[in-house]
Amino acid sequence: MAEMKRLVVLTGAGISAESGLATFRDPGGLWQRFRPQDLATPEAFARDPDLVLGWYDARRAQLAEVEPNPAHLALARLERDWPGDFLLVTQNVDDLHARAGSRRMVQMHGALKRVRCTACDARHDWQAALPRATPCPACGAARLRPDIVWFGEMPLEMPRIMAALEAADIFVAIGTSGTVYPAAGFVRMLPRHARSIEVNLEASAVADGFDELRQGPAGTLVPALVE
Ligand code: BJW
Repeated sequence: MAEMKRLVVLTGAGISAESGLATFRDPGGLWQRFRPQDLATPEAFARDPDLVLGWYDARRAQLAEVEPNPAHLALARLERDWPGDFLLVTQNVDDLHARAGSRRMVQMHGALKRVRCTACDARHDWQAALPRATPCPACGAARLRPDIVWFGEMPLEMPRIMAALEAADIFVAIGTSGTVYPAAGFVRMLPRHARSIEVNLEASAVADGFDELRQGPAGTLVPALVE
């Protein structure tokens, strides 16, 4: 891969599955057990903030029980050794890429370990009391929320992501079902010459847009791909 200089990697929940975090849409996944409209929309948070905060508390607590797997570690090595531009775009709100050592990274759907002020937009590291009782440390407004991109909200850092996609020579999507936009549409935004590879247990909803499908577990296939 190294002769191709500008690399964009997109990851989804499937890359963290082998670490022990549930995906959303696989059998047993989060959206089979919970209704997204009750938990992952601004309306749900307005209606029942304690329910939404409790759900994110539980998922944040899980992070202490899991470790980056060989796929996360391989992407961190790839970033370190890659000779050209590199951007990892993850839809995941866990912290496993960062713990594996990834740095040139966008968490486009936010992060479990941050809160955001709805008044001034300042972001703060998550602390237990913050989104419940404490005013925003930056502006004093009492309107902190999880720094998570819910349905109907604009994903983070889209201009940076779009610029990387428009210049990409190679695009690799790993462990994402291709059902949530705008990420599902990234493979269609590449320049003509770019090569695209999907790594997934099964073909995603947008698999026909890729040049190549590598079918199998990310924990095995991603290390093989980057070596
Ligand atoms: C493995 C594996 C292993 C398993 N190895 N692989 C109609 C048409 C088009 C778009 C829309 C529409 N109606 C609404 C929309 C927009 C909407 C959307 O796309 N909805 C669709 C569901 C239809 N999108 C949005 O609202 C987004 N915002 C937006 O579009 O803004 C634009 C805008 C414009 C103008 C004004 C305002 C806005 C925001 C999307 C936010 C997504 N949020 C969530 C939850 C929040 C975070 C959280 O609580 O955790 O993000 S939803 C959930 O899905 C989560 C994920 O990041 C996201 C993607 O899921 P992902 O990662 O692909 O996981 P799964 O479970 O789906 O797939 C796992 C895959 O891994 C599978 O393929 C497995 O096979 C594979 N796998 N084990 C390799 N070991």
